[in-house]
Amino acid sequence: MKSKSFFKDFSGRNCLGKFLFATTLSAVILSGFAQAQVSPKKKMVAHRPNIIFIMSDDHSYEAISAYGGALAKLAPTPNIDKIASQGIIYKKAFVENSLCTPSRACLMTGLYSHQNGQRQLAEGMDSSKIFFSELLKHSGYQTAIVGKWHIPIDPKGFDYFHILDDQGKYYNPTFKGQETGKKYIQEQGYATDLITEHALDFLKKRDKSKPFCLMVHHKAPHRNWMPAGKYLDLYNDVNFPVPGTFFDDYESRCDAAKTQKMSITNDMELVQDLKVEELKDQLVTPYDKLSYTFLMGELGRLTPEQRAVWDKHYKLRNQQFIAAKLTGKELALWKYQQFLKDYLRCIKSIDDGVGEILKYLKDNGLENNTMVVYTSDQGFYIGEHNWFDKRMMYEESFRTPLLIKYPKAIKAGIKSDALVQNIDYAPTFLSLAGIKKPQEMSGTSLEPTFKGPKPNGWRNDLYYHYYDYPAFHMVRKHDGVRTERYKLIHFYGKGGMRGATTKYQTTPGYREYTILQLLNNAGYITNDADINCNELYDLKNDPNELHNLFGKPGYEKISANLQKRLDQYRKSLKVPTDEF
Ligand code: SGN
Ligand code: CA
Repeated sequence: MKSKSFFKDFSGRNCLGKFLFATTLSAVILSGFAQAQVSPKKKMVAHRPNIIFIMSDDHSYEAISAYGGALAKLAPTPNIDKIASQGIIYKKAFVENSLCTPSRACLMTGLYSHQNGQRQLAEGMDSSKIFFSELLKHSGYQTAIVGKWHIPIDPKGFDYFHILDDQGKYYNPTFKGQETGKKYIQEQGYATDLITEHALDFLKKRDKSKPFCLMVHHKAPHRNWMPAGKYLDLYNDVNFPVPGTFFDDYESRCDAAKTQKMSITNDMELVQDLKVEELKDQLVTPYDKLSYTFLMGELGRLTPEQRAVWDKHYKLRNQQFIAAKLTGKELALWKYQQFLKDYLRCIKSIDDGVGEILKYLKDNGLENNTMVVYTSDQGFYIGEHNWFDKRMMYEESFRTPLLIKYPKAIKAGIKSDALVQNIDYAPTFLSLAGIKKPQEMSGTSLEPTFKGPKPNGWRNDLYYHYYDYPAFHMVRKHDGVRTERYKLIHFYGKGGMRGATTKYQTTPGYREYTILQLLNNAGYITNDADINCNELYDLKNDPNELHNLFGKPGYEKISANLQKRLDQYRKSLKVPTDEF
C-alpha cells in the first residue's frame, strides 16, 4: 500500500515512533482540539485542496519583480511572479512582529506573539498552543515541512519533517528529521537547492490517497547572504539603483531610528557580511575578530571544489576593493552594491526552486487543486534608510511579500489591497480544509479576499508589536497600529543592557546572547536612554515615512483616533503593558 511506503520513507521506519506520535496527538486532541471541528464531511475530503506554503527568510517585497519595484527589471524573479500572474498578489500583507522565530510562531498558531509566548527571538514559545498542522494531520492531511524551522520546540503535527539546525547553513548544511533519529546529519550541496530537492522528494513519495500540506521554508536570503557557486558572477556588471532614503538622517523621528545598529554604513561588516576575508590582519576589536571566525566557520564548510569557485569570484573583487581604499560615502555605496548583489543572487536560487515545484505540479496534474503560497517570514531593508535587517514597524520590514495561486478559487491576475497579517495563514488553511478554527485563534481566513481588491467588512487596521531588545541590532521595543492611510508607533522601554526583562534561553539564542555580551564589553552597545516616544505617519503623502507628524498642529484628531484604536487592541488582546 502507498501509505506504508510513505511511512517507511518518512516516518522513522518503526511503529514505536508512530505509536508515540499517535499517543501524544490523542492527548492534545483530548485537551485542546475539542473546539475545532476536525471531521469535515466525507464528500468534502475528496475536494480538499493541497497546500504548498513556500516561505523564504528575510525576502523584501522590493526584490520580487511581480511587485514592480526599482529592481524588477534588473533582477527579475520569473517563477515567483507566475504565482501572482496566475493568482493573487497582496499589496498590503504584514507580520505582527518582524522577526523570524516570532513570525513562525504566529504562522503555526494564528496567534499574536504575546498569546503564543514567542515574543523575542530567543525567548521560547508556549508548547501547549495548537499548531494548524496538528489539526490538518488529524483531519486526514498528509503534512510535511522541509527547511528552516527555527522554533524552539520540535515540529508538531507533521508526518514528515526534515529541518535545518537553528538558522541553518548555506553550504553543506545539517538537517534532522524522523529518518535521522532526530540527529542533525550533514548533507552535501547548497541549502536552497537541497530544500527544494527534499520538497520534491516528499511530493514524489507521498501517499496519493490523501490531500497534502507541504511547507517549504528556505534559509535564504538571510544574512550573511552566501550565493550558490553557479550564481556568484550574476549581476557582476549591474549597478543597482540606490534607494532615495539611503542617506536618511532620521530627523523628526524618535531616538530609536538613530540608536539602532543595522546601518549599512556603520554596522554591516566587511568581513562576515561582505566576505573580505583578506582584512583579517587588520581586525582590532574582539567582535571584529569574531566576525572573521564566523566567516571562516561558514567558508570552512565548503568542499575544495566549492571553495575554488568561491575564491574565483571574491579574491579578485577583494583585491580591487582593498586597492581602492574607499572611505565615507563611496565605501557605504560599495557595501550597498555588494550586499545587494549577494542578496539577489541568493534569491535567484529560491526562484529556481519555486519554478521546479510549479513544474512538478503541472507535470503531475496537481495544478488545479493545489494552493501555492509564496511569502517571507518578514520584510527586510535592502538599503532603505541605510538599513539591512528588519524589526521596525516601518513599511519595508513590517510588510512582507504574499502571493497565492489556487486556480479553483482564485482567478488569475487579482490584486488585493486588503490588510492581511501572518496570523491569518493558519485560519486560511483550516477553512480551506473544512475545519472550524479553534476559538482562541486570533487570525482570520483570507478566503473572502480571494475575489477582489478588498472585501466588504474586512478589517480596517492592524496591530504590531516588537519586543526583542536588547538584542542584535538594538531596535527598541515598540507597538503600533496601521490603518489604510496612517500609522501610529509607540517606542517604549528601558535602554541599553538594562532593557533585558527575560533571561535568554540557550536555544536558539545562545550564540546571540554571547555576541551581545561581547559587543557590550567592547563598548559597541551604547547606553541608550529609556524611551517613551510616538511617531505618526501619513502613508498617502509620505510613503517613505520620513516626516513624523506626531504632535504637529492639525494632526490632533488623527492622533487621538489612532491612539483610541491602539488602546482598544491592547485591551481586547490583553497585551502586557507593564513596561509602557
Ligand atoms: C542573526 C543575524 C542578525 C539577525 C538575526 C535574526 N546575525 O542573529 O543579523 O537579525 O539573526 O534574524 S548573524 O551574524 O548571525 O547573521 S531572523 O531572521 O532569525 O529573525
Ligand atoms: Ca527572518
